[in-house]
Amino acid sequence: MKNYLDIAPEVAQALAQGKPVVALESTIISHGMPYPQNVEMAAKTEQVIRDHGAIPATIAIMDGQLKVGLSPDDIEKLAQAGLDAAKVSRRDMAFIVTSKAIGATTVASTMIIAAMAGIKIFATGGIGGVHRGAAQSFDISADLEELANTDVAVICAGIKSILDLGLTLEYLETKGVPVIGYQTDSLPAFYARASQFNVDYNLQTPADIAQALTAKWQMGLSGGAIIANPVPLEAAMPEAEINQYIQQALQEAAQQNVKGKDTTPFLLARVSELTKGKSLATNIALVLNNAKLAAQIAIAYQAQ
Ligand code: PSU
Ligand code: MN
Repeated sequence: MKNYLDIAPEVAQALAQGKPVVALESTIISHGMPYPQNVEMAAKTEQVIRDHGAIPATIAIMDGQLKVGLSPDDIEKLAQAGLDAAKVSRRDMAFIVTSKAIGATTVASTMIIAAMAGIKIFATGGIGGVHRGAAQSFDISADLEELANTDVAVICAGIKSILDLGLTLEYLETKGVPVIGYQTDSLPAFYARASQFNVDYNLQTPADIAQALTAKWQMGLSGGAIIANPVPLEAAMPEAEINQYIQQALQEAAQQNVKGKDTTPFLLARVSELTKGKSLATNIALVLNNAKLAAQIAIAYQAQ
């Protein structure tokens, strides 16, 4: 039986030797940021993980394979493809494999492929969630369902306020997904370090987080966890400023009837344009910050 999995030799060796590995998604590259900042961000993120003692594994679908660990050429290809790459969630995986198209993996599909490869720790910028107005649109990211089911911890900068933070937390509670704050009681809101919502648990060290994850999975409590890491202070954006642009982007999305999987990329790109790239710089800074914490957690997890 084919397993469709193509694990890069360096990643396979690290996994076989019990070394820390951090998974990275690729939709953030193709659909989350413009070229060439996206390819620079991807390379820097991998470097930060190496600098902190772990092995990076960027994940995408290419040449009919679920690829775990991309070459610089692969990343360049994806970054240049941009919105022409397929945005792949759970429902799309089989079709992008069989058509041999270039597939950028979201948090959901990256979690699935990471779990297949045996990687437990995954760093990204922001996750999908319950969209504002979801009572009408029904737009709830498949990321949340994956967090409910798949044993991978996702290190992110909290929940972006293009989403409904309160409803996202309610959904996660229902599905039994813990939201851990790294050295924070307040749920980080991506561009901002805090929000009006609280995390479930405030843990102080990567070792504390690794211990909790180990206990959860050893007890057979399946599913993921969110580790919410506030954006570094010097890169954070004033909340009032960013909220005004988010509001405008949301209005434009409604006017232009943007729907389904196009919604998140549209909002990300519009907010970046409206802030004249300021939000992009914040986005890159927080991804690098998450990569560092993810490497530290991966190391602590392997040491359990
Ligand atoms: N949020 C961000 N940046 C991103 C994404 C979300 O701040 O790049 C991407 C991730 O790949 C996430 C996906 O998994 O968008 C969610 O898309 P949707 O809302 O269509 O499920
Ligand atoms: Mn959606």
